Amino acid sequence: MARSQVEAVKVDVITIFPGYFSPLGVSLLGKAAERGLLEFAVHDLRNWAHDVHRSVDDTPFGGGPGMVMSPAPWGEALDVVLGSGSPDTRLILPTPAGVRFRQETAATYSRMARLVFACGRYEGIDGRFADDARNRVPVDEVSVGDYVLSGGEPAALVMIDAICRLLPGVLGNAASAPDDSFGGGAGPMAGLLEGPVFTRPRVWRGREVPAVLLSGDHAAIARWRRDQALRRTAALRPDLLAALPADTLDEHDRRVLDEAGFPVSGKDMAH
Ligand code: JET
Repeated sequence: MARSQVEAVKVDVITIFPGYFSPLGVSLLGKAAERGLLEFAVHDLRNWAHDVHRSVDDTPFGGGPGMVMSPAPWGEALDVVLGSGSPDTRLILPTPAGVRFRQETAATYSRMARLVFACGRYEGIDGRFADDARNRVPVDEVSVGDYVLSGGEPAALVMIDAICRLLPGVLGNAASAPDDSFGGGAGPMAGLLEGPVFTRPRVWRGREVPAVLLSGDHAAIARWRRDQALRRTAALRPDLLAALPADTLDEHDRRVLDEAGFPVSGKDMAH
């Protein structure tokens, strides 16, 4: 069951660095929270540490470098944060050893009632925590990219931003989200990188805004934007171009790519 349109999304974060999440109080997401469109709660994992040093980590069984986060504080933290029950909730564990976070992932999460981010540090969280948590809530181990961070906190911030900007009412301009790069499966730019954008002044440091954008010819503008997107995608993200469904590129598209030095295999490439 998806979240009802009127209910705010609840985002919980469990971390040993609650201060890391002060950005959630500013900018777009801070305003959205102020307006009641979403609700953030950041929990200090050390609240559930028991020894005098409030420790949350220990040496790894089997040897190896670094420290591993102990399961007990995590288990108790999740028990308290989830409470007696929380339908339509996902537990998200940021980790380099996870499935990739994508725009579609953000869209899926933006339709949930509640998201709980558990931010690991050191060499990671004891593996039994995720297994135990799965008895209560669906658990996703998610990576924001193929690099190693010092903790899950920056990855959680990235995901929270990408998710929450999709919530109804968060963006001032409701049309902004669907047209972005990776704006989704629908629009004409689906699967392509966005090209450059321009605003006033018309001439800046001798550089003119492309004339077509001042022409008022909306079809020509759309065509120009698509050409820019195709060239940019071919140059910077050929993997995206290769992943486009075959029928996504028409004859004009193929000519643009061919002229840019990125011939598209398959159909009739005669000039
Ligand atoms: C990350 C996320 O580095 C990333 O996340 C932080 C991190 C680093 C090392 C271990 C770790 O473990 C978490 C865990 O979850 C079950 O054990 C988390 C890079 N791309 N995306």
